[in-house]
Amino acid sequence: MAKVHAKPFDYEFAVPTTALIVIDMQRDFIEPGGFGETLGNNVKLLAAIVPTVKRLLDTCRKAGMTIIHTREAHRPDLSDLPPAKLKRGNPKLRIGDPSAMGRILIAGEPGNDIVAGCAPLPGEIVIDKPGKGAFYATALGDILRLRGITHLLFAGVTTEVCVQTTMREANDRGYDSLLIEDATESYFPEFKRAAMDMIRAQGAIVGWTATCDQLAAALHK
Ligand code: C5J
Repeated sequence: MAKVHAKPFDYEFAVPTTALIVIDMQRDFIEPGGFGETLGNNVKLLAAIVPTVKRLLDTCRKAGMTIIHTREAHRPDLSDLPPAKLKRGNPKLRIGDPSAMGRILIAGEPGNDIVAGCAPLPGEIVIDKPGKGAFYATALGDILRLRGITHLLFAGVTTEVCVQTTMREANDRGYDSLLIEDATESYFPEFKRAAMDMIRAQGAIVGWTATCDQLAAALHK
């Protein structure tokens, strides 16, 4: 068993029954001209964590852990896009519109790719998800069950939207989850702080948090 010096108390896990889930490290959220920027956000904040997410991936790869990447992605015919999600907000470009990186948030388009620094390696699992949570309308639950996974490490963007939604879905399904503090980011730093506080409040009501270095120390990597 590995023990991470986490908050609000130590987090224990075994590598064979643990998966790292990296949420939505996509060009559409992280690079100029994508969905994130069309919503009026400063994408530089998110780009800053790419080296740490890469270090986390390398640490977990060296340990032999199951690695899962997610992408927020819709079908080209938009048949999995609820009208409420399409209409929400006042973006310059909506989901499915053409942009400098192809159609916004559409599977297979250049902007929907994971950024080069965090690219999946052959054999790693990539899940396309139409919602904010990675369990909704995907095979994630079945994939974890087939591998006997009981513990989940989380990274990616954005902390209070897709990361926190997926951690809450995982919590209700009985997983013990650890969020890597410096490998997640929000367009709103105060929302990141609040999301981390909410996750670990009341004795880890949703899960634990720790830094990438604290995880590496627990794995001796
Ligand atoms: C958002 C995400 N923020 N991946 N998606 O719309 O958090």
